[in-house]
Amino acid sequence: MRFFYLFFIIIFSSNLFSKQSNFKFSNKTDQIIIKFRKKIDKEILSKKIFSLNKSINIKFQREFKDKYILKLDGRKTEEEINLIIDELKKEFDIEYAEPDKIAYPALEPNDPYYISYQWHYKTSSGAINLSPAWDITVGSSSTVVAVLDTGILPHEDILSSRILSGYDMISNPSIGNDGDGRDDNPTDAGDWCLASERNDPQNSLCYDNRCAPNCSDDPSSWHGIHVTGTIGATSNNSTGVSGINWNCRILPVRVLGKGGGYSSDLADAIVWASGGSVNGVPNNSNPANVINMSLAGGGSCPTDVQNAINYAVLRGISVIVAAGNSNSDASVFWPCNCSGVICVAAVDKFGDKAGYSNYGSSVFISAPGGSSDGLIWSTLNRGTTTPIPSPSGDTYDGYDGTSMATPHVSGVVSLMIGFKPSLTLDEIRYNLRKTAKSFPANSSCNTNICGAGIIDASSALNNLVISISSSTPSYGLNTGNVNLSVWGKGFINGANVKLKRNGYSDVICQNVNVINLNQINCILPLNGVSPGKWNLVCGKY
Ligand SMILES: [Ca+2]
Ligand SMILES: [Ca+2]
Ligand SMILES: [Ca+2]
Repeated sequence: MRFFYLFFIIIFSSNLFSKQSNFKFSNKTDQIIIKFRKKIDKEILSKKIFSLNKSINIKFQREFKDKYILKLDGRKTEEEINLIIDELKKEFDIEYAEPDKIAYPALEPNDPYYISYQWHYKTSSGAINLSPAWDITVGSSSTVVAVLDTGILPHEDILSSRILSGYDMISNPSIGNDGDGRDDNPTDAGDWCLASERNDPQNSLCYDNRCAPNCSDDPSSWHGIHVTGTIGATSNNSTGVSGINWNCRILPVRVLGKGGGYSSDLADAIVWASGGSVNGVPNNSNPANVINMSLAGGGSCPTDVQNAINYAVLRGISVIVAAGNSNSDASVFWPCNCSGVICVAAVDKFGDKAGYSNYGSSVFISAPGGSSDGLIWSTLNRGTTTPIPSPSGDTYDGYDGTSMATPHVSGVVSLMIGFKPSLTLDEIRYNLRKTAKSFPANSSCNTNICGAGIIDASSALNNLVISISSSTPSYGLNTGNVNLSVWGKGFINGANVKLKRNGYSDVICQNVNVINLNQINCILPLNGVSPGKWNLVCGKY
């Protein structure tokens, strides 16, 4: 039996997910840092590198004692450079050598309200740490986020080209407030209630027993455009607010009007947004990847809503819903208590449960919903009843609620999907749970009542960037098949594992089993493999 050591060198494989058009980091570089233990002949080093890779002519950029910065004549992947370094180590006495990696500035958009008010995207305990995620991706126009809400309005800080046609699914003209039932125009007609309507026990839409008979006028909420702005307001345009996703398209579906909305309309909206057919409504040619429902009602999950959610979930669509604002157990509020949803509770700036937020075992994750310590800033209209046309009606304002927390999760999930379009719903759920921030010490939230943690955009996107951190075994004997486990990040379904070495055929790992985004098991056929140092790489080939 011949002894055979395999050294798996941990390498980030670069050219594997070429569809990531919004991946702004390049892991290519055109410099190598190398330190020799003994002085070397530069001419010999240059020739050696050229002989290993004809496309690499080096220049000595800088030198300090025996440490050199070598300039290549073009950018190479880390994998290419590491293969060369491995070969050089055989010939020269090298203390260390590595690619001279390129860092990029953390992306900070120039929107004035982002700079002054949108703490919820930043780094406080209750915020989502968005800027480092934007360094990985700012989203893809192929991703569709359906916003099932009060509708949409033109706004200077929402690009009309990113708003899909959508639909007004409100059957009851009094609720729709636009003079008709269902129609193909999801413009928000306003959901105001006058004092006289709120004080009138006969008014089924507006009567409010919490303030009657002394209620005042309740202005239109423009709830839909606030939620839409969190997901997709125009970022980095020196205007207004930033949206979480800079490129996704929004599918506005109107389900809430004056006095709320019916579950039957909501169920049809979910099916339609998912690409299914609804009687009397033309099919939706832009099925959603994510459905945002910043709404809640009391009681058990309505059967037609559950059936509609099942339809969406079967198609891999993330259905992201609000826990509700009653400071009660969310298990008695739908759609949070419907199965298959991602239900979102709200935290404040400090990572405490927002006073109003529902809680409990139905909650999947928490996100910033704001409080008097800091509201959630987004796009709005100035109209108190009907909308004032853009641009004179355009404004920005802070709201709080689990309605505001929910689009933070939808926005981050839409970034994840844009970055890795083949992510399954299970992978999305795993990644949210795995990468959520822990609640701060002494927080009024914990994992029993507020889900896995506070959504962390940076960790969620970072965990999708493929890299290997360790493997078992890290060496092997060439006696046959070896059960290999690889740990790292970004292992999605369809990922592969192989050993590479200059001048040898690749050894492809068999029976690949992607356990989750952070672990792959496979069987490495080592029979007949030449002993020596091999590079373990992972990705999609
Ligand atoms: Ca209508
Ligand atoms: Ca309409
Ligand atoms: Ca903006």
